[in-house]
Amino acid sequence: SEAIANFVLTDRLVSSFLPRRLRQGHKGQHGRGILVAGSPGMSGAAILAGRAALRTGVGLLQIIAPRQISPLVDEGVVEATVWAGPEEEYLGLDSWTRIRERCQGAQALAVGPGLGQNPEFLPVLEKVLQSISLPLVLDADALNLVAAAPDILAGRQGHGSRILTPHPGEMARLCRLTVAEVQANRLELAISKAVEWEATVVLKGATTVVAAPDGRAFLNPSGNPGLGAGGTGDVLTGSILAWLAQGVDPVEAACLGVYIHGKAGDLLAQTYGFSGYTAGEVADMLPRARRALE
Ligand code: NPW
Ligand code: AMP
Ligand code: MG
Repeated sequence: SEAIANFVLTDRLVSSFLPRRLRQGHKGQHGRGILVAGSPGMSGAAILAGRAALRTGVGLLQIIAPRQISPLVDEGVVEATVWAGPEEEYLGLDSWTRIRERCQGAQALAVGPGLGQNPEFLPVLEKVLQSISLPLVLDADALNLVAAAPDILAGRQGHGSRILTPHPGEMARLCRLTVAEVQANRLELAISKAVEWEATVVLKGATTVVAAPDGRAFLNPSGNPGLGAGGTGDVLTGSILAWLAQGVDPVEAACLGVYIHGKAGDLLAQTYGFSGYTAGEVADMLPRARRALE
């Protein structure tokens, strides 16, 4: 393998990645995050990611969602400001201006949860990759669009760092492999793709792998099968967005996000066992899981 070194995430290691908060700190200093998410039938993905970003301590959150669902998202995440994209159902070409405008003065951007796969969003994603220099999280439908146009990840000089958070199904699409092939070779595949894409690759599932573009890899021992339920990945994306917005280095932000998300599931399992807790509850448990590390 191309690994320089592999690490297992521990309380001690991950707590060293936690950002310090000044006693006088105000919301403007706690990071502004932008979330581009949601479509009809999947407003929940935007709401869950938004809630998780807030539960991870982002100072200000702005959500961009298609017009038809923006009132739902607005109600679902009352602490965030919500900006309706110009398009009715799925964000497309015209959403680029809005995204670019919102990204000014922000510290991090996440794209993808519940977005749907409108092909007209692909050129927007391309522009985001080419000309937005913020740290960027790509998840869910953003990854599915990338899978349809893999060259889009090339030619990144001068741009911000990238974190990709595929589950095994999304990783299979990105790499043109089967899910079984991905699962048989998780560590090596995540590392080789992180190097190739010059991105942090978070290959999710039991024992999530966080692979850095320099070839390091971190294995996550936290979490349990209760996390195998709709919306938990959207929660992870919102949480990583919030760590990035707070100025955490991308690889460390991915490790913090993954480890604390798993710990939140483990705290819920103390009450509910390995099934029946929900993604929203995982989001709400994130601060307690983080606090246990401080
Ligand atoms: P199989 O069946 O094993 O071959 P999709 P999605 C595989 C949004 N959501 N281990 C597995 O493949 C998302 O944000 C909205 C092994 C599975 O069938 C996206 O935008 C919600 N295999 C959109 O829905 C809540 C694994 O991938 C396939 C695996 C579609 O995302 C739900 C499914 O992946 C959802 O988050 C594992 N650990 N994990 C909302 N409330 O608004 C996954 N696979 O086809 O990409 O569908 O993940 O549901
Ligand atoms: P997604 O498929 O995008 O909704 O993401 C699912 C989330 O739940 C990821 O963070 C996975 O790592 C996590 N997850 C799913 N199944 C398990 C499991 N058996 N053990 C630990 N974490 C899991
Ligand atoms: Mg997902």
